[in-house]
Amino acid sequence: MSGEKNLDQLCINTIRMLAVDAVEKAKSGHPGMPMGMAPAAYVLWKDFLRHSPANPAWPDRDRFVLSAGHGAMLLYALLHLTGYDLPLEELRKFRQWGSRTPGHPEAGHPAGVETSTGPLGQGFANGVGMAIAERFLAERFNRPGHEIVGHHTYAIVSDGDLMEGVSHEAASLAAHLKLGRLIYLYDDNHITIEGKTDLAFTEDRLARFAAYGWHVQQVADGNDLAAIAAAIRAAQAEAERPSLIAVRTVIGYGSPNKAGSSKSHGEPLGPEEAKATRRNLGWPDEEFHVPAEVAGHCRRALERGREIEADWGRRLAAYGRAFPELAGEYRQWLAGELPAGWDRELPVFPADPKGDATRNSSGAALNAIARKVPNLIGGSADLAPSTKTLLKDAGDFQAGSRGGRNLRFGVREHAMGAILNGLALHGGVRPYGATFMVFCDYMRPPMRLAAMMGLKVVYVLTHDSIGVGEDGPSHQPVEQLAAMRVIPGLTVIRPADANETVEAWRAAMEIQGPVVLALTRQSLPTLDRGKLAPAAGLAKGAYVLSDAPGGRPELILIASGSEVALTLEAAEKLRARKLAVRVVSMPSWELFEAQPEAYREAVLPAGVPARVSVEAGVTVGWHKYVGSLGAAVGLDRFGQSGPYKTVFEKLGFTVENVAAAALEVRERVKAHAKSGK
Ligand SMILES: Cc1ncc(C[n+]2csc(CCOP(=O)(O)OP(=O)(O)O)c2C)c(N)n1
Ligand SMILES: [Mg+2]
Repeated sequence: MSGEKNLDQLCINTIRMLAVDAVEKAKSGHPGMPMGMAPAAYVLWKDFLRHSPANPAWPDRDRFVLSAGHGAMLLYALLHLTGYDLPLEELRKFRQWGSRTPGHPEAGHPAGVETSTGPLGQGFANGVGMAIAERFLAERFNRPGHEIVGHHTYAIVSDGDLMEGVSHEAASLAAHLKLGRLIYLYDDNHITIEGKTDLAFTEDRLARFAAYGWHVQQVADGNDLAAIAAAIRAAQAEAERPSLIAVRTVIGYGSPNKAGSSKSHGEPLGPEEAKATRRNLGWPDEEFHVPAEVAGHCRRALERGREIEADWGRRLAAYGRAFPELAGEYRQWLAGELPAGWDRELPVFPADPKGDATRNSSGAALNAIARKVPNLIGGSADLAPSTKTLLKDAGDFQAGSRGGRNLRFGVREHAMGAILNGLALHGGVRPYGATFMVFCDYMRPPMRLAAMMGLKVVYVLTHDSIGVGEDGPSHQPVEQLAAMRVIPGLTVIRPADANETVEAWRAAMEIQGPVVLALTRQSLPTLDRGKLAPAAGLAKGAYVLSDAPGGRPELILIASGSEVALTLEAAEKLRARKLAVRVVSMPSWELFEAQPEAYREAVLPAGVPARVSVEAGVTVGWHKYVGSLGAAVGLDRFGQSGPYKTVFEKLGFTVENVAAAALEVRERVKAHAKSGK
């Protein structure tokens, strides 16, 4: 073996043994995948990946996604060895409380981790979003002789990634969009948790990807560094097709007794086997051993990264001189700043008893914002005519039109959610996605991760209740609002009319984190803001829309979205009976909870226990606001097919029913007071 080859081998074994030792020390984790994929990952990082370990946020870096997040130690070893701010001490604390080496990779934690992975398939689709963002920005900013955007997106994907449905969706779309800068290394090790892939995964993977339109290659020996490098080079040369390189590896490579077996997948090798592996790989007894020549060799990535970045900096400076305005815009986009006057064209809707569906008002608001915010891009899972999310005159993002801002996700909600995450993670763009609310279940996994990562993604979810009508219970969401509200960090907003919808979009643009807009299919009256409080109250999550005389209610009616107008009517009926009624519009629990105690108390005073909530969905959670004496008018059952007005009426969403519930609550509160409790 030549010296260089020896050194390569030493580096690869360092990665393997760091994974073995870290998992051993943590007494949990996944050593097998890093041991098998160490050579491929090493070649990619050493010879191809353009990154700057000293500045993990350098905007034109190649993106690297470890979709098979269970192999986290592979990534941590690479980050440590190539000079990221991840000392060996942190590798010793793998999976421990407060360490920078959590059990599965978490975006930005440590710096250098591009996205949170672990739920298989997500990273695969995140990469597609990153590659879309890269092409969109390249089209917008690059000029002849001035290429400031131009990077690859790489991922390591596993059997599990390829089995999960989301990868099928994302792969299909990636090929359609001709994302040639997408290069995925597939850890083709024939093993998953339960054993050999023969158990459940026997299709011809390469034929499948070829059929999508991917460029596919096979590396027969996962330890053949030259073959891996040649395959990556060929993938880079492929301009139009995304690339899948199946690298035939051996899980747990180096372990005499567990290599090639699922036993090395998800548990420590054990002290004996770890020792045997050391001997087998010719490794010293010292744990977390990094040979000096390995440290020196791998850390050259730091210097190389600085040079790449400096070269890019010079090109950016030249670009700034040639195109100062564009350069300013580029900076602003990357910083996530909204341009001055971005909300200037937002519409104000006059009172109108006939009104409009909030999906329509949303379409108007979205387009008004999009005209001022040119990096707002998004689309729908084949429902744009219904979700009203098409950006007028903004073109489609397609293989031949990279500047288009309408993303055509096709009927692929799950991939849409994960691609939106990839877009947001990449930076430079503000993504939104849309579908019927009932289908948010199809993209719940990426919504959850968006919330975990605090990504700025807007979900436009229309047809938000039994107001869907004729399509029936399969299309009428009842539990989805509640299901989304339980996701920490996700802001759910259900506006009551056209003007609240405009305010909801305003909030969505400013909130740091993912936002759901729950919108109606059916028309709602545009409330008369001359008589009622302004819609700007939406920003606080809940506000007094219409108050009792002197602001001293004996009864509070709380409603969201399409039930607000109905609740206002019920209030009038009760007022006719001399009741002091307050109506609170409550479009967002999360925004309300973020208000100071004094504000919350002013809207829902503790001294007024007579409260009724009205929302066309399951009642779970509303008791927090209506209390033990209050009542939640909702729908703890599935809906039913029929004209929507009939459905609302039959299922209890009538002025009479709400008023009756309120009177009952008032009696209960009175009886309770009398009993002296
Ligand atoms: C969505 C999802 N389902 C299940 C799991 C649990 N899980 C972790 S790894 C894995 C499969 C392992 O097979 P493979 O992806 O081939 O990884 P390898 O064992 O080869 O490293 C499973 C089922 C998960 N992480 N994500
Ligand atoms: Mg596998």
